[in-house]
Amino acid sequence: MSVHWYPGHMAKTKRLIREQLRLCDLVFELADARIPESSRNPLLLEITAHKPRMLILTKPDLADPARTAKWLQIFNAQGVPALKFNAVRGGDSDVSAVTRAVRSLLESPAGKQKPVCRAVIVGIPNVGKSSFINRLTGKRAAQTGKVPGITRGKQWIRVNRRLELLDTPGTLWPKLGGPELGFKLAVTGAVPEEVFRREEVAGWLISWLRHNCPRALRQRYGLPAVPSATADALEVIGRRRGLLLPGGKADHDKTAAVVLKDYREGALGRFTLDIPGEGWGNDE
Ligand SMILES: Nc1nc2c(ncn2[C@@H]2O[C@H](COP(=O)(O)OP(=O)(O)OP(=O)(O)O)[C@@H](O)[C@H]2O)c(=O)[nH]1
Ligand SMILES: [Mg+2]
Repeated sequence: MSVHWYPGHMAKTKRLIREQLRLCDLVFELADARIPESSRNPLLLEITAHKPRMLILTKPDLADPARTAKWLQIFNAQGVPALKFNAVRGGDSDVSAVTRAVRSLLESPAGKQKPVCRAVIVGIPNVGKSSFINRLTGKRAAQTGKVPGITRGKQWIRVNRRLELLDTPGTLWPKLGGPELGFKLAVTGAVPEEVFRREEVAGWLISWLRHNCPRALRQRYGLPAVPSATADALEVIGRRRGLLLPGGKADHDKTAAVVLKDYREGALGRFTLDIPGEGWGNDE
């Protein structure tokens, strides 16, 4: 599925990041732990390439822990310092790991530290940039929300005497190559639901789960088996949930919304859709 969602504010954000980078010592690049490769924006990588970077895998509580560990190993082996960070239920150890990593990344060869470090937070929409900032500051300093496109415009936030963070709006890139990539971004919530057909995206997820862990769907919706045609699967799930249209058939659009919500909240289980070692998700 190709997704086209590149509203004006994203191009503007790209310019803003380029401009503000001059003031920044460090880039926090946030990627979704469920799609660590597919959620890395190549445009952002390009414009921030000359700055020290730390890659943060967000929402690890929703991802497969073994795959998260593998991905972190891969990125670190590539020379990209990477950490996982749970902004919602994470313990203090996530916060101190980031603080420690910043310190060592910015240490000069002489062992001197800059008095104040300024870091810009970049990443695709809804990946958890503002939540990351709030978790680090311990305050609700930045506005967050369940749908993509919450942050508009830049906001500097002071964490402490030595660290200042710049929150930025989420950005995608104009040509999202490859059908898989569009589905992965839609399923994980980087693209608003108005931009795609819910049935199509939920259908892709159902088919992915049927191949990778059929038990997840059977258990969640109390099904003896998951039909192989996705329309049939939506029909049986919708019936189980009582999501019926006036004629008695299941409402596939509503059912699709339920399946997507369940995945996004971890109610189906913890599934990482980018498989380590399978290559770039941007498959065109
Ligand atoms: N489960 C889980 N949810 C998270 C985590 N971090 C963020 N979220 C949720 O993800 C959603 C998006 O978070 P935001 O911080 O608003 O994301 P953002 O990247 O700033 O989004 P935009 O400003 O729209 O680009 C919110 O509903 C958060 O509660 C996490 O570590 N785990
Ligand atoms: Mg935000």
